[in-house]
Parts: sequence; structure tokens; C-alpha cells
Amino acid sequence: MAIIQFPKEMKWGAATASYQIEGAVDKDGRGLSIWDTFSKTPGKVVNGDNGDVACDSYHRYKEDVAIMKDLGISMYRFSVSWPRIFPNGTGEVNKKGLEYYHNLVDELLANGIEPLCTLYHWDLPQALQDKGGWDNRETIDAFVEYAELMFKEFEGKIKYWITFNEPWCVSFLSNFIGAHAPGYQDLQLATNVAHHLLVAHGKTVKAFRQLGVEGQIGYAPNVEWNEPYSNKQEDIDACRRAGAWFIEWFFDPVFKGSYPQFMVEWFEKKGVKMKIEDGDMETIHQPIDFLGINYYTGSVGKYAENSGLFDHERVDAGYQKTDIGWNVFPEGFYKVLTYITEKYGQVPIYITENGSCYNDEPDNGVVNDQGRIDYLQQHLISLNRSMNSGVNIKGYLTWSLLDNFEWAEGYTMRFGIVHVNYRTLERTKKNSFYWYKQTVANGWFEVK
Ligand code: JJW
Repeated sequence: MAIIQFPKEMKWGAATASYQIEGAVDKDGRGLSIWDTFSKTPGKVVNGDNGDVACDSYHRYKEDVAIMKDLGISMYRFSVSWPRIFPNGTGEVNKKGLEYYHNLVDELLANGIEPLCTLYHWDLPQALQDKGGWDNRETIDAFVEYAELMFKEFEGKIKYWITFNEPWCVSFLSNFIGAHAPGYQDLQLATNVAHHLLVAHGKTVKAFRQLGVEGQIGYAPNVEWNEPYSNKQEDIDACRRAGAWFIEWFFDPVFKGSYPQFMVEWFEKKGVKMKIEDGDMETIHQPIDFLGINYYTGSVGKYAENSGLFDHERVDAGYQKTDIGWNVFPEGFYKVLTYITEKYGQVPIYITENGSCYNDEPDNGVVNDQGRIDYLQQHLISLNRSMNSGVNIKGYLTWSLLDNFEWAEGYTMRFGIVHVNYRTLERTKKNSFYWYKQTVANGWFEVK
């Protein structure tokens, strides 16, 4: 038995994203996003699911805030649907869209919950995709226009801002692997997109400073831990490349103002030409107030000639898997956080996502998701170890408050601590909700 104790100042929260929970896709003047298009393209999403209704949080946000209040969290991370604000991506502003987020934010503040707002959680206006999306540098300016409007509109109400959620997913998963919208398979395109996201991030941080917004701004890359199968140099190097695709590729430009040279050389061997314009790297290299980290999983891997992009292959090392098939790899959470701190310094970190997929259903009103409780406990122990090793953790937000639209997996994969019945839209608090509630209230838990 052990007691795992967290500092009193630690913020506890939960996270969601617009397209995954809101529904109401044709309400109040919302424009289309690339996820409307993608989810309605046959074969892209399991069961042909889409976000038309999702959790209907657009209409049920008061009920959802009441759930958060009961949970006792001090912070809620949500994202804004860009096409609700700019139905055409740029130009005319849709007042009704702003009104929805004012209502949500006011409800949060009235309940003592700090809003943490993500500006881009994947729902790019389709109107901008029609002009090339993130491959087109005009999208950078459209994003800054949208961000500036949001900063001014919510000044004094929203104090924590995130530019981009999971830039690796937005670029490589969506434009090289092709699993997410817009679904292309082109490494040059994906590399351009990754760069343009970083430039848009930097320009937005600059605008935030120039406007003198009261608050803090950061971004939220997703990271995985890649553990070498052996201490052979070729295994170590393969895992270093696989890991750097998430970490160094997206961190070095922001924290050091350059791309990792060994990765650039590897990409150039694959035929990629870096398209960097004068001033881009200085723009990206802006001090940020905090780093958001999304961590779910890690894996053991080894060198395998001509395997994938990096001559790297995962090895099934017998770890338990969540229902989506991802390894439960809590030591990777500790390792990645200490790695980032050693490399980039003691930057303030919010864990903006961490959670697991277990598809337990209610039984007489009870959802016994013991797998999720175990996952949470193991990852919070790793987090606590990292904090005791000098990692500057300010807060922890679990993914997700609610079961929701899990992108290409549709509604088949549940990450919530609250169950959602997608037929009736009824919410049922899972056992993990009660475990987390107690942990949040105490600031500690007992390992059993
Ligand atoms: C990789 C699948 C083929 C979300 C991936 C699929 C295809 C080689 C969860 N984070 O819903 C990563 N999530 O919206 C943000 N994070 O490859 C929030 N990453 O591989 C959550 C999916 C993901 C992924 C999913």
C-alpha cells in the first residue's frame, strides 16, 4: 500500500473537443468542416458514423457543466469549432457561433471551472480545404484572423489558450497515413502541413503578445514513448527516429528555432523538400507560457530494414492493451516527461490529454470500468514520479469527460469517464468517474 500525494496547487480537469461532442452541425449558421466531408465519405469512418448528433453537447452543455461540477474539477478543456465562428473560414463572423461559446464559458465560470480553450482541434472549415487547406499559406493568415477575434471576444473570460491540438495527427496522420481528414497519402504534403501549422502557431503567439491578452498560451502536441527492444545501436536509432517524429519534429522548432537535422536528412532521403520561407523559423521560435502534453501509449520497437518510414517495427512485448488496441505503457509517460524536461527545460506542463478506451456498458445503471481506473492510477503514479524528478507539472486533464465521436473509429471506441447512450443521449457516470472525483477532492489516492 502506498499513498500518492499531489501538490495542492495542481489543477485537475477533463477534456473534450467540438466535433466529437457538440453535434448540431447544421444549427445556427455553422459552416462545414473537413470532418463533415470526411465522415460522410464511404469507408472513412467505422459504421459510417459522423458528428451530426454526437453527444448533443451543443444543446446539453448545462447538463455537462453540472457533471463537471459534481466531478469537482477546476479546469475544463474544450475546443472551438472554427466553422461555427467563420462559416466560410474567413471574412464574415457568425454571431450565433460566438454566442454558444459565451454561454458555455459563462456557465463554466459561474460554476468555478477555469476554461482552457483549444482553437484548433481538427475541424478546419471545408471552405479553406477547398483552397488547399493547410498546404496553402493563406490558411495561416485565416487562422490568425480567427484566433485574434477569439482573443478579443473572450478577453477576461478565457485565460488559457491552446493553438493546435496534436499537430502530428493534423499533418502526418491526416495527410501521409491518410487515416484522418482530409485523408491524403502524400509525405511532401504532410511535411508542408506540419510546417504551416508551426508557422500559424508562432504567428498566433506573436499576435497574442501584441494584443496584450491577459492569460497564457501554449500548444498541445501528442507524444508516444518508443523503447528500443535491445541496446543494439540500430534498434536505438530506429526508436529515436520513430520518437522524434512526434517529439523533436514538433518541439525543436518551437523551443530551438530549428528542425532536428538527423530527421531532416532522413526525410530528404525519402524525397521530401523542406519548404521553409525566410523568417519562418524565427516566427515559430516564440516563447510559450505552457506546454500541453497528450500521452496515451508507448511501444517497444526495433530496426527493420525498409519497414515503414523509419526502418522501425513495433514488437509485441506482451503489454496489456486497451480496447482500441493501444499498449498500456505507463512507464513511457514518466520517460517521455523526463526526456522532454531534460531536452527543453522545466517548461510548465499541463497534461492536456491522458486516458483510455474501454467499452464497458451500463449494467443496472453501473458502469464497472475497472480497466480505466487501473489505467488512470498507473499513469498518475508515473506523473507523480515525474514531478518528483523535476518535471514542472501544473495540471492534469483526463480524456475524456464523455464518451464521444472517436474520429475514424466513430462511436465504437469509448474514452469517457461518463458513458453516453448514443440513442437516448443519456449520461451515466462510470466507476472511473467516482474514482477520479475522489482523487480530485483529496489531491491524493491510495494504491491498492
Ligand atoms: C494514431 C492509426 C496506421 C484523440 C492513429 C490513429 C492508423 C499506421 C485520440 N486525441 O480523441 C493516433 N487520439 O481528439 C485527440 N490520439 O493511427 C482527441 N491519437 O495508423 C482524442 C489515431 C491516433 C490518435 C487518436
